[in-house]
Amino acid sequence: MTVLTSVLELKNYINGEWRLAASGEISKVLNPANQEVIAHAPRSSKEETEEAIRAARESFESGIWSGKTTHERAAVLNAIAAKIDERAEELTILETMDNGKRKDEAAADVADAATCFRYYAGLILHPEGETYQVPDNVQAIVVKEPVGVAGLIVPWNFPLLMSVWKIAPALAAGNSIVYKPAEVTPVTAMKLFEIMEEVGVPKGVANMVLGRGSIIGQTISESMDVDVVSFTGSTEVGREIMRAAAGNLKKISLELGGKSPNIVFADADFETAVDYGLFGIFLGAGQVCSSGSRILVEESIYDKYVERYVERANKINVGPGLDEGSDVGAIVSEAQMNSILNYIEIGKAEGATLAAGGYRLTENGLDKGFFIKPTVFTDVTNDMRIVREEIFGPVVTIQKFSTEEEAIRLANDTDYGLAGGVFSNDGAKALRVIKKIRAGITWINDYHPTYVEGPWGGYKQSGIGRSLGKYGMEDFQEVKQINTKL
Ligand code: TAP
Repeated sequence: MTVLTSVLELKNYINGEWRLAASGEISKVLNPANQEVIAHAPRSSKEETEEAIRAARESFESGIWSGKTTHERAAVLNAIAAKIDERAEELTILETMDNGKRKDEAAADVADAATCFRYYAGLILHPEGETYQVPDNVQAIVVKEPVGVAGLIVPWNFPLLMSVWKIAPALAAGNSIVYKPAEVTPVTAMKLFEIMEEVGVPKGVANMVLGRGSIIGQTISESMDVDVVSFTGSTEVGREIMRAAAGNLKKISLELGGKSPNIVFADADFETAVDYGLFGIFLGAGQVCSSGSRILVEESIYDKYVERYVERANKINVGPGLDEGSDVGAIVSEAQMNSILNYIEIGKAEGATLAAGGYRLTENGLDKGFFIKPTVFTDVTNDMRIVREEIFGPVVTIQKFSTEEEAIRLANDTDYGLAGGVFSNDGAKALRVIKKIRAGITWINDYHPTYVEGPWGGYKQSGIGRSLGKYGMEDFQEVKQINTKL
């Protein structure tokens, strides 16, 4: 399927109008597999962001969306899902070209995006609320209402899916939104907004402003007229958002970084543990918040595991996401590639053993894009930066442990608490250990599968709040008590 015959001219979508930035400023959006320009995107201003916020506020107050019945909103969400399915191939190719990931990973994201809209279309119809008798002859009821204007800020690693995780519940709950994608990956977002316009999301309800986080994201976070900000991205920016949001004490939801442990016991199915050890970190070239970037292996199988893991890592085919033979795609941008390469140098300087990879790939035309050979460090200790800091690339560390207690101690010795895995055929032990892992998203004998029903988010510095499931809707709802004197 030929999807791109010319460079896409992206626009903001503010109050139902497609517009370029008033300043005329644009940024070039590159395909990270070959650095070809695939789109031009407006670099919008604070004023344009404020205009989008005003449009969202007016549409919210007007009741044009917030006042619709849940059946009406659900019908629109289902229509969005149907259009995503209809345009799945186009969205998949664009996502691959924009982000660099493998095409089948992008296809799974697109399918999950449609599922997410359908899930929240269903959830909003689900009976909710409470009623109870209180003293003084009063009947109390509890109802949920939309929060108002929701600011949604997303990263570049799952451009479409991370957007939908926020847009679907926010709209289902009846909010109006101001949305900002990452500047490097805005392409599928624009397609999604075209779909929303086509299926009849009313004017002013869904607004998109393209450009820099330091301007648009900051304006959304500081605005006295935004009632909730839902952010996915780095812990560092999450802190800035929290500070800015203090202005009007808006609700916040932060899905942040991770440095997740993947624990392999000697009694695990060996090949399964190797498979998921690889998949856990090399999915999305390691640019996944829940990546199992720290593998902890029981002493008795450590040497065998490292040997097998390195042998398999060396065989991974790195290449353009649209090429059938690629196992791992490109790094999203030159800046991100350089940051990862820098961490590899740090690891070497810290004295870790580089057991596989460790360099940029440049042969067979890969020099045109941003590709890194899957990298494995062994002989690491928990005080090393490559073990403590989120690298967000195809770099894994493998450590040894001798007892269950040591595995848990090493796993939890991190500022983060997003995800974690345990591999063991002793069910009780696996459950005992996973319960001790201080993280919000965990798997036993598996790694990475994500279900729209399950709450997604982290402990400690991995964030505040949860996406997905009924929890994902709660971020976008206020809870009201109504007391009626009988
Ligand atoms: P960030 O640099 O934090 O950027 C995320 C978004 O925030 C982008 O849209 C960015 O805009 C915007 N932004 C930048 N500065 C801002 C500011 N001062 N105020 C408001 N918004 C601002 O993260 P990233 O590099 O795109 O993504 C990687 C990070 O996201 C990793 O740490 C990863 O773990 C995390 N992540 C977490 C999850 C979950 S669910 N926990 C999922 C995916 C990713 P521009 O980039 O356009 O300037």
